[in-house]
Amino acid sequence: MTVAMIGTWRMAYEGLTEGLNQLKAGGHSGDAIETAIKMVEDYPFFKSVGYGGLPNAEGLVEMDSAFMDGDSFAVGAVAGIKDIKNPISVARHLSNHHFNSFLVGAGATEYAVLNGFEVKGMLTERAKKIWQKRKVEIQTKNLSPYDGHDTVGMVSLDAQGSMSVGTSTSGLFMKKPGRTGDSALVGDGFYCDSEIGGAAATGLGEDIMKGCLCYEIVRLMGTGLTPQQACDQAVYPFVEKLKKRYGKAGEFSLIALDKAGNWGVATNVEFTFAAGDGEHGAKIMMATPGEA
Ligand code: SD4
Repeated sequence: MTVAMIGTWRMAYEGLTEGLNQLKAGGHSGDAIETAIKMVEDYPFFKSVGYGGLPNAEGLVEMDSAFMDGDSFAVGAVAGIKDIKNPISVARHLSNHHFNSFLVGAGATEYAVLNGFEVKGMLTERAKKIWQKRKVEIQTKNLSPYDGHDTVGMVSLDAQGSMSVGTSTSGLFMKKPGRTGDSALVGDGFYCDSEIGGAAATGLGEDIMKGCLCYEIVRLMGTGLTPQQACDQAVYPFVEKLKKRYGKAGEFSLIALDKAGNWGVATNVEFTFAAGDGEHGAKIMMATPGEA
């Protein structure tokens, strides 16, 4: 049986390559996701995930992360977690619990500390400088504070046919303390069913969650559509609906993988992503905005 993985943005590539290696060696889809996303969280130059992620309006790095096991539907998530090196590992750990599996703010951080997850100051000098510069620009140049945000989201399929999905982000740059987006919300920023496939999102969470887009993509794949058809049908009509009824649509991109290892992407902005399978290895690709 084939193994496969897909991940959002160029930043997914190295982790995804490592995740694919694990899958090829017979590893579990959840382990591949955790390994891959940890690598993205640990790399200091990705400005929107983990260490080096851009801070909120008060200069603090608050992170959101989630994990879902497509066999059991176990979901774990954290939102607004601070000073923890690998939020994805905390989210996955929480997915083992039936109750209290989505923790926010101080409670999420406390849980991580109590359970032995590594504590680390996540604000780098570089991120602090970008924050300070932006603070001035917001006032002097009248710029939107919220320029800068990305999520790493990945879906994986292992040789046993198990699928998993994970997300991790520092969210919207300059967000208000306590703000969370789609990345921690099941069905919005991620969803996975091993009998069908999985999906993950990146982009403006406030808009992605209005369409429950990841659940919708998986649901559509369940009706027999390919991942590409499901992405197209879930995303582009919804972008048009948002424009018509809400007046505007933020930028967002969705990725999907089905249980046979086929993938699809839909985006309303130029979007890089990485994908690969057991035979071909990981590749970085570019998607351009599509239409309804
Ligand atoms: C959020 N979806 O917090 C995340 C951020 C993101 O591209 O992916 N931006 O809304």
